[in-house]
Amino acid sequence: MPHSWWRSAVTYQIYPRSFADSNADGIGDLPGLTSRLDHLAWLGVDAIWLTPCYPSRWVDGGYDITDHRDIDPSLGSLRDFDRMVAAAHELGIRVLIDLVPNHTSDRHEWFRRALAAGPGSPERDRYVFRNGRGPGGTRPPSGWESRFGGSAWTRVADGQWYLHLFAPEQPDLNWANPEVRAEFLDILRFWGRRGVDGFRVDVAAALVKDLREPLREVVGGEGSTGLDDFAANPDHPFLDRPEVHDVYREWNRVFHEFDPPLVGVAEVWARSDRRIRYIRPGELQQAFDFEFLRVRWRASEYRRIVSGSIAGASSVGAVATWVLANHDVVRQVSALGLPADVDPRVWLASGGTEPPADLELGTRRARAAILFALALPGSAFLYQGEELGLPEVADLPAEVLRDPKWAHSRHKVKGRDGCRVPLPWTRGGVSFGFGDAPPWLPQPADWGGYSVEAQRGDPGSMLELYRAALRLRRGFSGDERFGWDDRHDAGDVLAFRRGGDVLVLVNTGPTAVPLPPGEGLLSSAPLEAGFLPADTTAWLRLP
Ligand code: TEU
Ligand code: CA
Repeated sequence: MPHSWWRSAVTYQIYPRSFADSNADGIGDLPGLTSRLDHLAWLGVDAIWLTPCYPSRWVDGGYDITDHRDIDPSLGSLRDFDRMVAAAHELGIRVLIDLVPNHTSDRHEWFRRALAAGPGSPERDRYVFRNGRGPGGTRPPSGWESRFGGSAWTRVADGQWYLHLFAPEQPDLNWANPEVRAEFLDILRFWGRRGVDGFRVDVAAALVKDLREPLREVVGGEGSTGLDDFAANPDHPFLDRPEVHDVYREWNRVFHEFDPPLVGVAEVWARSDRRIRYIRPGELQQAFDFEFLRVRWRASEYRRIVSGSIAGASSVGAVATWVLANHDVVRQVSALGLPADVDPRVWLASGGTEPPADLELGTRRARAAILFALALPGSAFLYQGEELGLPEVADLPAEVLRDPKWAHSRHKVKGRDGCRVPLPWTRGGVSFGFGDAPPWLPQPADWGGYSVEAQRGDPGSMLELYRAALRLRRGFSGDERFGWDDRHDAGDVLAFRRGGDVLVLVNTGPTAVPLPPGEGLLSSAPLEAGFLPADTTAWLRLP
């Protein structure tokens, strides 16, 4: 099998509004990002993924798009985008962009026209409009719930209801409509011709809905796992429908119009058996393995996840795609600093006080976790700021919160703003080097201590650990061999072989364990003579 670039790539996720601000308006932008690309090259990432940069109302962090072929003025212009791509390529960094095919903004021209054209019109058929239930159609067409809380249906002036799996400002497109399908093929080509290397596909499993009457209800909710409950809904009415794969087979043909072919990374919140359907030959290439986000620091669970994901992916000729963090979840050092029985999302609701996160422990474990994930075969995604060890900003004042979850939950769910606070680049300054104006989300007073400036050159810093790991990883990541090391893999200690001669040990337990002989390549904490301390990962080269 040819070794495509993405199979072992480390992709760095950029939340553009919070990366770097070039024009002192407090909002990160594309010229700001371009000016900092050399830092990412220094860090040693293979690719970047940008969350949406399209024109948007910014109701949902840019995932409410009004025009799929342009850049939001707050982030720059198409010219700025082209310059950014050229500069990244110059540095050997590939560029993935976010593609959001499930929904548009309610300000998208298509949706405005759908509203104006009225029931039964071809314009309305690009979205999912239905009549309501009950006398006068005053009840929504089904009990489906929005991810952000409340009904997934909103009523318009003429009495019809439209579907939105997310915010009301994000109406769902109708993927049974050929015009919708053709439009997205064209959008893929538009960005492919602008030089992007691929796409991260938002809510990739949700596009196609089963709209046969009567609409079927979903059993249970998102549940505590955060992965969708296919056990209760083996034939889910709007997730992972068999027809959604026709869409990706069409896209795959467009991907192959480019050389090298474009790549698609599926965001699918499902377990391995479902997820691998998206990365079969002829569909997308990668699918996020989110399962590490469900469990915290439990060797037995990690063992099961790693075995399951590697076996699942290889059964379709693909590789696993490891994710420890993104813009939707509580930051690692905070989550790993909480007791195992505390759900980080519930913790957020307390403003991050009940209980307080043990950031020292969380940082120690986050260091061990990243050396664990980066040692696994396949690709990995990093989220901006994790390499600085930023904690969740759980106490943002209510008036600055932007996440629609906050409003739609009637101020019960804190939402995802606390992992989206602008990055600190320097020790001091009005926004710690993010820009020359106060940032759109306020940074904590101690942010300068986490800055790139404070960490670069400090061998004990999180940033230098990431850099060292990325550099060493290149030595074995192209070799996809993986095997549990039966002599050392037991109980709280994960042990596996990588490539020819690398042995990786992850001690999730509370006590030090003897270290097998070998040359220490890298460790997340100093090794004691002959021992691997608690909450520590080591990479060894076997004699
Ligand atoms: O998220 C998809 C998704 O399923 C989310 O509900 C996710 O489970 C949740 O945010 C976790 O708390 C994607 C994007 O990553 C997210 O930022 C968007 O809000 C969403 O799609 C809608 O486009
Ligand atoms: Ca700006």
